[in-house]
Amino acid sequence: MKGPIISFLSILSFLSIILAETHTWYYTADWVEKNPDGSLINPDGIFPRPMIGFNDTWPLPTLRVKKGDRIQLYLTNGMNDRNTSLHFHGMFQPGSNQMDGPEMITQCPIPPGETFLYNFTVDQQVGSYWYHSHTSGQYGDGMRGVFIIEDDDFPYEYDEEVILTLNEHYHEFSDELKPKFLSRFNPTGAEPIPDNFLFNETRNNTWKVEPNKTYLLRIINTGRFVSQYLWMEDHDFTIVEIDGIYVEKNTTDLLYITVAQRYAVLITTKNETDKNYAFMNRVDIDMLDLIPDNLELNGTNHIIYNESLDKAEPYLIESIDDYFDDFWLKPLSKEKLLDDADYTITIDVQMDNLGDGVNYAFFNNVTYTMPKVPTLLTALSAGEHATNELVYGTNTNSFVLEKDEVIDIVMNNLDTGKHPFHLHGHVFQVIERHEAIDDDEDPVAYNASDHAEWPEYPMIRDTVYLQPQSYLVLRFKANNPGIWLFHCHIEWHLDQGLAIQLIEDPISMQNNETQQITDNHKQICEKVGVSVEGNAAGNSVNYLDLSGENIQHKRLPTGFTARGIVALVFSCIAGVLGLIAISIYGMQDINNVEERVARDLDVDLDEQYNEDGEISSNDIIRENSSTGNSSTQKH
Ligand code: CU1
Ligand code: CU1
Ligand code: CU1
Ligand code: CU1
Repeated sequence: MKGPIISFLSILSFLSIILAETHTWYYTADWVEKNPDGSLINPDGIFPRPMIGFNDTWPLPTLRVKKGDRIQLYLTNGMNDRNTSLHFHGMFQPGSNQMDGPEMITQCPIPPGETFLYNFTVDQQVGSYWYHSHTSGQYGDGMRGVFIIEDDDFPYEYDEEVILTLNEHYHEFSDELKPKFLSRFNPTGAEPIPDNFLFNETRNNTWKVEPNKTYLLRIINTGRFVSQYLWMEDHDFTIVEIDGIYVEKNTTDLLYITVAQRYAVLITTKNETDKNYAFMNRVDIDMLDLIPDNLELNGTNHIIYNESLDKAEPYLIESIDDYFDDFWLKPLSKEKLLDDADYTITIDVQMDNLGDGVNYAFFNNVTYTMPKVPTLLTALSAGEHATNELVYGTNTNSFVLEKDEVIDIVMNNLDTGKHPFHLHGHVFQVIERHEAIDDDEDPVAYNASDHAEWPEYPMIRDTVYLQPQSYLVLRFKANNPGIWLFHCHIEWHLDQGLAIQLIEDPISMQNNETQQITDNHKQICEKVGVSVEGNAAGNSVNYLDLSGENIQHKRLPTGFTARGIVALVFSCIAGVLGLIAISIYGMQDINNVEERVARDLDVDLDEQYNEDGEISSNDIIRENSSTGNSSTQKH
């Protein structure tokens, strides 16, 4: 019997090879100013601005493939003053780590005028994904798109598929916002406040539906900062997939979706067409350090049954507290809780200032600082030293994992903000998540000898939120050799250094032909002036000599705290401008420090100043962040 079975299997695999398609795309990334009709690009309808598009078009195309297909995407950097890169968010990239995208981690950045070929198969993955630049801030400037892997064996019935992206929008460019954000004039690390929130890359969108139909809506938060709530008037969401993982059906009327997360939901329309309905989105205001008066927190979009009838009015709800908690979703695969961990990585999340006065983000007191050689290229060139964490640098938060180990990542959040964490190259089981702890209490840390009962079939996904001052435990199996970044997907926090990198089974990568870097990749490194070998300091002679590596700024002297920085800022600006100026989004929420410094400096806090030293006329509502209690204070 053995012979016929083998030949049957080989026919099957032969069939799947000939059925698998190769998709070849040629894209040039560059700033786009106009729509095809000649009008200016104007995502929120009130402020035209160029966005980064592909082939002179923005928004970027939705890329569609089927399970098992190959992708060959030739990305040319058409921008003349900056590097770029492309990440397919959620792809495991087995054997193709160099196609993952993050610059200086798995690849050299693509300099202006050069072309990098992203060439990989999607293997067994299916569902809702997206792609975006993995070069600082660029996807916030528009370089983001939807990536769908269709499945002929989709487990649920539906009639039609629809895509919905959510994100926030800034009128200013990332390279204007970033230096102001990472500045000693913003010592609390307050994130820039978006100007608007987009629904399919625009506002006040409409969705024409047919009665008595089931839609599969793929919802993708392609934003760089805020989570959003979603709800509809008199309709429900039935969740069937999260981050590419099918789940047992669960119905809710209120979704909460962080940046980079995806939810595929079924929506069944009504039989009657005598009314149109509202489809609402709302920003999670706990994530904003202040809320300008003119910021529209609710977006009203329209489900249109009948075009001859009026659109619906905004549909407001009393509370957003009862949103669906994804922790209780069960994968359809019924994958059981993995065995106990072989290796536990415990990381404390903290935001703090360094000696340059800038507010950084830390895992265990280390803020991620880019190496001089992409970590993958270090792993491939380091020989037997590749299993020594040292060669990857002392400031990169590198952890070496052994083949097939079960890994726990325990995160303790010492910060008062929420953080959506994302792991490249894997999905993880979310085995414990503690509720948020209010600002006026101390943070709680995970206790391995006194933890909650873990689910039998834990929820699985690739991006998950960590609650303020609370903890989270993730579990996965190290069965995908590669260099995988694990980071907060709030782009501002990644800029602040909130990342670790996992070095998974580097020796097997050295011995795997498909992991060796392509000639094209070598050329890109040469053009951009980055070495293809060497440790994090670029030393390819002695891998254990890290002298000259990039390191974070020195710590502040003991006793010199945010208070000192604030005072320094006050005095610098006062000296330069003869005025006391603070960034409009810079001085909120430093727990009394502001008041204390103001008292010392005899400053009137009833007046708000913007960065130009002018008194701001905006009334500012100060949110008591993370508690949700809107202790609003009007100035
Ligand atoms: Cu990713
Ligand atoms: Cu991503
Ligand atoms: Cu974060
Ligand atoms: Cu990433």
